[in-house]
This record gives sequence, structure tokens and C-alpha cells, in this order.
Amino acid sequence: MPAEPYFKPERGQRPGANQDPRLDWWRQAKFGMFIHWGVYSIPAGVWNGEHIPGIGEWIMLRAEIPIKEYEQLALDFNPVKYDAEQIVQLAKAAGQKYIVFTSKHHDGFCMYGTAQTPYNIVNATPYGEDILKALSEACEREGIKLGLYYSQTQDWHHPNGYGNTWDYDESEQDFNDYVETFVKPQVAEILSNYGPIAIVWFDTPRIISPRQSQELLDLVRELQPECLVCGRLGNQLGDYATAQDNAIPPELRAEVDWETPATINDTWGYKTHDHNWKSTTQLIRNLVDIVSKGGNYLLNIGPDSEGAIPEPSIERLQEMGQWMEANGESIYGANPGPLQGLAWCRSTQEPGAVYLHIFDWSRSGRFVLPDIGAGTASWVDQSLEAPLSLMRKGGQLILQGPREAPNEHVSVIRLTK
Ligand code: FHN
Repeated sequence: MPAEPYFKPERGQRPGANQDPRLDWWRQAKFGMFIHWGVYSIPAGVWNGEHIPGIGEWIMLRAEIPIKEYEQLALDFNPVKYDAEQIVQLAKAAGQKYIVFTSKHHDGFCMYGTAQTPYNIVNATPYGEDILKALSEACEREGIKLGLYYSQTQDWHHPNGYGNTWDYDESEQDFNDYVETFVKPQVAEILSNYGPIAIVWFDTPRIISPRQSQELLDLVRELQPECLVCGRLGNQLGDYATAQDNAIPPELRAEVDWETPATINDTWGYKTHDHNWKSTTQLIRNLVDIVSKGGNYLLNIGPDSEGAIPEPSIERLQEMGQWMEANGESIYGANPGPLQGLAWCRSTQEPGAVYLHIFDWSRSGRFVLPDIGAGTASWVDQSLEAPLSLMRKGGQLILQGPREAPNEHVSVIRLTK
């Protein structure tokens, strides 16, 4: 059976980019916050009283909502609880170093003030404020990098955008005109009006041609040369590879820089019916697993239509942050470690130290590993006082710790010479 394609071929990394120092901050960061937010947070998964299956931000397509009807949502969009500072503080508390915000998703509604269409947060809603402006200012103040999601191919609102087969006749659409007269000017806007943008996070490349992908890349480079472009620009042109949603490769992937975008429950855009929240332990393990294999974790929140962040997301991010506060040394800037393929533990490393992240604590508190040349073992979390010893015997390292895992999520041991 062929291995699962964790990276679709068109979601690759341009040759040589894995040596590019422009990605150094991102390689250091490891953990980011994705934000999916738009007018789809009003129906929140329910249309005409019917629960529409699937991810919340796809409701327009899944329920084939006519544009004229869907547009009415904007008239009710008044997110008075939106607080950019609170969102950025939450990201910081979680230990996330960058934010990626949906400037325009597939439904075509723009969450920033654009001159290309009145269908945007400033001109089409009672709220009337530029949500992105406030977010960019809060990010700048708090030293968090800001990336922008932009749907460059699917646009179910624009007459020449891809994907709306219920309002438009595909054979009459002119996708090239859409790219030239709408996408490029919008990409120029988001890169000109909101200060330094760290990433443009393109998505679902579908029908975009190699020339169109290249020209978008050139535009980003021209306007903000330091700005990264994710692997979903299409045609293998991104600065880093983007894994499939929620997918963690089974093995080390050291040959490319990569990122897994992921949900905390099962949707990106807010849905009232989705209560399938992953546990904090699972989320921390996902982060560790990803970093141990060479990737970054971009974990999503979906604010509701008032702009409030769902409480279960807040709780989990805060708990992740507590773990990161104590154990972040083994995550930020860490490379994949020498021990790979073990079920009970993951490893990362930096010069002079190997970090063992223990997922399954043994009942005896004893762990046997291949001798990787370490002479001392210590807890990364300085508040831990449980005894820990290391012995080298017959080409093996024998670690002896307490009988109970000292951390309920993942306990981290530092091995040094
Ligand atoms: O279709 C989108 C989806 O709505 C969401 O934005 C995710 C995030 O990675 N990307 C696409 C599906 O892969």
C-alpha cells in the first residue's frame, strides 16, 4: 500500500529553501495560532434549521447557499466582543510565536478593508471597523508575527473565482481575469496596509497555473521580501511544505521545512454543534510529535459571531502555555532528536542537549535507551524535584525516575554529556 501522502506534491518546498535564513525565525518558533473567522460564524454550522455536516467555514458550499442569501449574513455581523489584544495575549500565553489570520476565505468575504470589493468588514457590516488593522497593531505591540491566510483560487462570491457551481456557470468564468484584477490587487493590499506580514498562507491551489503561482510569489517578494509563503501557493512554489490538515507524518521529515495546520475540535470556522475538543494532553503530544519530526504546529481557533473565543479553546491554550513555560526549552528552536520511531517517547535536540519527551511512563520509573553518549539526566521543568538518575551499561542508557509520571501530559528529560 502506498504511504499516505502527508505532503501533496503541489504543496512542496522550492528547491534549496530548506537552507534559506529567511525561515530562521519560523524554525525557531515551532508553534503558531491559526484564526479562522468570517461571517460563517453566524450560521455556525446550521442553515434553515438544519445541521450542515462538515467544517463550519464551508457552509456556503455544503448547503449551496445562493450568494444573495449568504451576503445577508454580513448585515448581521457585529462582533462587539472582538478584542485583538486578548487574542494576541492568548497566543502569547499559549507559547505561540505567530498568528495566521483569514483575511479572505473561500466564501469571498473580506475581513479587512479592501478597495477591491464592498463585500468586506468595513463596508458591508454594522461593525464597520477594520478587524485586521486592530490585530496587526496588537501583534506589533506584543512582538507576535502576523501571517495572513488568503484564498487565492476558491472564491464562491466573485463571478470569476473558483468553486461556486450553484450561482455561476463554470464555462463562462475567467479565472485568469480573477487573478489579475482581484487576487493580485488584494494580495498587494494586505502586504501594503498592515505593516510587516510574516507569512502569506495561500490555500487549496486547485486550478492555479504554474505561471499564476509564480507571479503571486513574485508579487509577495517585491512588496515584502522577508515574507514567507506557505506550500499551498501551488505548483511547489512555497517557502515551506504544508502537510494535510491535522496530518502528522509517521516519521522524521528532515528534508523539508514543514507545518501541520490543525483544529482543536473538528472545525476551523466556529460551529455550535462541534464539541469534539481534543484534550490538552493530546494537543501537547501533537506539538511534541511534530517538533520531534522537524515540523511546526499551527493550531486553530474559531471565534464566534460576536468575536468571542470558545472557552474550551481558551482553556486548552492556557494549559498548553503552562506546559510550554516549563518545558519550552525542549521545543523552541529544537531539531529532531536522535531517537526516532519509539512509541513511548519522542526526542528533540539542540547543541549539547538531547530532550526525551516521555509519553508512556513505565510503572517502575525505569527506561532503557540506546547509549547516545549522555552522562547526566535532569528535568527540563525546574519545579520538579523527583529523583532522576542515569547509568551507562552495556551500550545502553538506563534512566531511573519516580514511579509516577511527574507531568500529566508529557514529562521532559534533558540528557547532556
Ligand atoms: O478548505 C480549507 C479549509 O476551510 C481550511 O481553511 C483549511 C486549513 O488548512 N484549509 C483548506 C482545506 O485544506
